[in-house]
Amino acid sequence: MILNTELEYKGDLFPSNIIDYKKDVDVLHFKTANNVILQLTVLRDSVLRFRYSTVGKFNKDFSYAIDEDASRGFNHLEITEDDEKYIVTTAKLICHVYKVDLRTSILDAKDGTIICQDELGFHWEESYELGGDIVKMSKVSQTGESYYGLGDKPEHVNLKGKRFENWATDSYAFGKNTDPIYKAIPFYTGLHNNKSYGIFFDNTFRTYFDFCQERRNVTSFWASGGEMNYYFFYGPNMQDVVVSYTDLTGTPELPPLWALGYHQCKWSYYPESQVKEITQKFRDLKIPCDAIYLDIDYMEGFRCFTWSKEYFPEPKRMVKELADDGFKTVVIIDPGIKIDMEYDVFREGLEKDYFCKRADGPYMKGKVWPGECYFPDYTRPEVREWWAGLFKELVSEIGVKGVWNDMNEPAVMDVPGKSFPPDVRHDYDGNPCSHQKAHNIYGMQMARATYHGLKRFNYPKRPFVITRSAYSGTQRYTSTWMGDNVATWEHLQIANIQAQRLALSGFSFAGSDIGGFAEQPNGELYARWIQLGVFHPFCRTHSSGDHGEQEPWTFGTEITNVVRKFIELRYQLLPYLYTTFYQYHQNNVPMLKSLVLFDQEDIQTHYRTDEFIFGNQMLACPINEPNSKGRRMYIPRGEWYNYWTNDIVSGGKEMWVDADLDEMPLFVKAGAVIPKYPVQQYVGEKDIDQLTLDVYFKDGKEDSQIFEDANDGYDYTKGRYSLKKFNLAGNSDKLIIRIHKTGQFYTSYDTYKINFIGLPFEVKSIKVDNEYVDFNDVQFENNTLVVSKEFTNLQLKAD
Ligand code: MIG
Repeated sequence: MILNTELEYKGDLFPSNIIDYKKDVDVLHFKTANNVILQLTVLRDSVLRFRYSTVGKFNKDFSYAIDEDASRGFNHLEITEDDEKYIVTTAKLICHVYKVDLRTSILDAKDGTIICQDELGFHWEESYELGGDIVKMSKVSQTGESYYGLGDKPEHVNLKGKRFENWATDSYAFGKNTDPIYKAIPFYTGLHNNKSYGIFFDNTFRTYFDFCQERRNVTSFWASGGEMNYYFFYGPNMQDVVVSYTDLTGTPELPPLWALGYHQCKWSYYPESQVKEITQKFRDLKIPCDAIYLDIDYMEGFRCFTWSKEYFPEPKRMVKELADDGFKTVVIIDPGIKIDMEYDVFREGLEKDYFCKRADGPYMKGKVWPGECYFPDYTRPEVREWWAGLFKELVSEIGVKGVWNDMNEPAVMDVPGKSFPPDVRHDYDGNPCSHQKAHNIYGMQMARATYHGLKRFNYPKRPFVITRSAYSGTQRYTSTWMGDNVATWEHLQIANIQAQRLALSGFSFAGSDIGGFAEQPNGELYARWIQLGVFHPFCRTHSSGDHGEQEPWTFGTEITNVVRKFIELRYQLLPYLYTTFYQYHQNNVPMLKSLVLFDQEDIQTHYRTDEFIFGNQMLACPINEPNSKGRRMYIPRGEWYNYWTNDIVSGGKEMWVDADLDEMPLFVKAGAVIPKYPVQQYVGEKDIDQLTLDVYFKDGKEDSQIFEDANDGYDYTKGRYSLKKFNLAGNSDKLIIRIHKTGQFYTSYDTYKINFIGLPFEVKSIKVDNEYVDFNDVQFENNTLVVSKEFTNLQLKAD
């Protein structure tokens, strides 16, 4: 082992030997002779926090990322030492802290394998220019290690061999290698030897990650200021790592179900007559749609919280008429407030001193859509409160159901860096700082304030917010989209990667601008993108409007029919998607799973990019190329049914899958019970009088869940929900389904219609709750039956 103290490494400084150690319940303090402190907190058996100071004391501990409801507590904690090191042992981990230089190693408590090991470990460089330290960490990359996560990076799913930067940036027409882009989510997972861990570097300054790019066996991360402050999560399953990170940084409330429907957007639909034309066309063509968006042109001169008198003379009436037709209205709100003494929002912000200022006192003045603007300091609680209050009229009076926060990186036009300069001051919730520290959380705090406003004025209904910029934890308040992509085949693939990556980074409620924002897709690209988009938690077509139209009917009847078919499929799958959302909300489980997250043990999955699991039991894979009749794809291990043909295939191999323009490769896991609604033109159009369950036979066992509630409102938080667990067990002459129910919500329907798919035997007898039933009583025909939703045990047998 080389000692760091023996290294001459650029201008870097290193901790020296430990001279003091103390334990304070779950916090361990290690102090070195050169005044470095490592504060190691044991949050859970598998979650450790490492915090370093180079000056012998810590600043106030404050983070926007951490959820106040994050789990804490462990089963076991033991600290011992030998000549070389301190040894911290929990039920899951062993952490060594070396006495000579403060380096750490983390091992699996069960078998002693090394999971994550400091290379140089913590070191730093004093930055005269920036003030404070550039804090750095380097880790040994283990043999065969792969890396995932990091938010919205458009790169390959596996990050190995690449370097990234986190600095929220307005990135019009970004590409595969553009970095950084809109979001800063400094969380990644590592995987080697079938063991996965995660690291969340909770530092809001400009952060960097290098995954074996600079040096082949080293992964490092650093920041241009702030503390070396990171959380370590151990799996060994990657899904558990993601779950732990998501538990720490939080999940959203359930969205209103309509927010999981299809949304239509464009920059911009105006005037009112055009909005109506579009919504009418959806209804005429019977293409389901739940939300219509108003981009910046609905405002009077781009002044937030105003309406253009010319284009939208009576917003309240219009919003109501749209609502009567099943459309929720979502409006854009940007952070820039136009400098205009006649504009009350500006005047109030000015009078109350709510706008950001430069270091020496002038306002932070920047040009955005409205012209010269000032920008609220959303990092001040009082400003967030004010901002939330501004939604009163929009929501309570006019009836807007959702708000879209754009430009919140924050974006500024025609200036170097496309954002605020570094000297701008922020309150940072009572920890005053410069923009260098607040930049990456500015958009998050804006979305947070917006969310609170919507929640207040929409109560008892649930709010819907969408943001462009985000930092870790932003998922608690809002959904997100990937920003200004381009109408190309490569971007379809990028959208797929980004949605998977965001889900793996705790932010599941995300989707791309379907069809591409910049430029114009042709019909084929649009149809293929819709096919992908309906499997993303957020599903919206959006375009810049510069190149003509981008609606489901823009590209002729054939394309319209394909688009309708897939949007209808999304509406049928709403109860499945909603259950998936519930599992995310409740159990922190990502809604989309890259194959590596689904089956890390199978090394084939480590570099797969296109295929992903939608929820827990559906496998989707978009067609990424023109003129395709299908594609080769990897089917993960296990048995899968082709959704369109019901043919069963065994996974663990790559294969060709047919998919003409009106199909996309889609599979259902054997044993799954998939709930389905009838097609509706919008959520709530129909009373659901029967729930369809597609049951995919499996020789073996499989568990499924169905979550239901009122689809809006907060009754579910008071126990008025229904969570059903289906345990399926099948063999060559029998299929048994047991249901276990919790919660107290009474669904609108009384019966299930159950379709049995792939039954290997002819059904000769049916038992419901241990009583034989007459085939006629359950309308048994072609492996379909109708049964009371109250059943707890259903058996089909070959004799
Ligand atoms: O400078 O509001 O990403 O979705 O349509 C462009 C106009 C500002 C960028 C967003 C895009 C939106 C557009 N906005």
